[in-house]
Amino acid sequence: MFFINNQNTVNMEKTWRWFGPNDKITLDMLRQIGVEGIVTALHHIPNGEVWSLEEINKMKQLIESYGMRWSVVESLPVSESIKYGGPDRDELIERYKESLANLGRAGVKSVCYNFMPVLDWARTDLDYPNGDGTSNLYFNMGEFAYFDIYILGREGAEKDYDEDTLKRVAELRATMTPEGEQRLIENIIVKTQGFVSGNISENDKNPVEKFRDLLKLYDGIDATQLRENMAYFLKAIMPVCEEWGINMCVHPDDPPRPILGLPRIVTCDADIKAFLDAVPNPHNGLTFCAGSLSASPDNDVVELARKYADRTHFAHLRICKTLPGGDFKESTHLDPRLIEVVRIFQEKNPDVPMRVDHAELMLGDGDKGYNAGYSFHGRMRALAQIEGVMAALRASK
Ligand code: DNO
Repeated sequence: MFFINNQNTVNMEKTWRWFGPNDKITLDMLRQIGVEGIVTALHHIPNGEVWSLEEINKMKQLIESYGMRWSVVESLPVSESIKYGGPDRDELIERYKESLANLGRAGVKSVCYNFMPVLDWARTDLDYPNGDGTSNLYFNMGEFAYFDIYILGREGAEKDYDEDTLKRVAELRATMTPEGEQRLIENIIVKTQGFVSGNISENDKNPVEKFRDLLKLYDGIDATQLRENMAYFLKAIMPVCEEWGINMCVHPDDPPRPILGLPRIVTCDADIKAFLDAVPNPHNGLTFCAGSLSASPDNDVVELARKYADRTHFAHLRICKTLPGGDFKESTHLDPRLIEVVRIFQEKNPDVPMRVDHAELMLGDGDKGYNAGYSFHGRMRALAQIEGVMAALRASK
């Protein structure tokens, strides 16, 4: 859908990730800040169950009653068994296809998902001070390795880290407290996972134990096998996508590297090319998350946008700054690379819905109990910044 502003020029659609009626940020608030489209999921339906047409329509009508549309599903979760190739994967794929057909019947046609084993996005710190009273998300490689080696106690984990990281782990070992360990557990596998329909929820009594069991499901699954399983899934669902005009858009892995002994297969140019080539169908596309891709110093995010804008069905506009030792943090939404990414999309694929992501906690956001990375004021400012960028790019044409 093209969005025509009052100067009759075309803009990317301004969307916002909303977590449903329990979200503390309401549709009324979103309407007031100029959001055009909603990105959401049926969070009350457990992973692997069919989304009925009735439930989909209920959500759709609720959103439309506020004058917005349901632009993108984020996510229709892919069950672990489809990812590792369990015995019930065909049954789960059939259910996935039913949900897709029902979305198609309701006219909701962009579906974001990921193919990350066990863990969705990962951060060690959800409240890292920026020095001006605001805070943001941070990934500390030393703390992450500490979690892997000493909290999960994964066999052979040390082998996955370089000497500098192991030195950082040894330093942490000397000063770590039980509270510090608890904080890492919460940040890495609880607070960042449950609300994105992940495997671990806030109510789990022993999240670490549960997490170890989940990791075991991937024993013997390497990147090649995971790629095959992704292609198997995509090939199976493409006929339904064609029939109903559904665009699938996989979210890149965050961070874009193997973690905790798990393979990750949507991390870089070669990976993107591989899954697009494996199933060469225009309905098989990408969520261009500039933030996830920029968390690797090896990725040139502007170049990737240029290359894959036409295979992108959804854009996540945020960007990371990489730091020594494998650390990274969120950068400003006015980072010149992100401005360039917006320019590319405005030129090459202007009807793509976009949302901002992972903005600061600011002006009291921290006390409201919002989901990690999904503040109100921080995201509102980021959206306004991106709107300004779009307006300036238009005006300078
Ligand atoms: C994190 C999000 C991801 C994303 C899923 C899509 O903030 O971008 O959790 O929604 O990976 O399936």
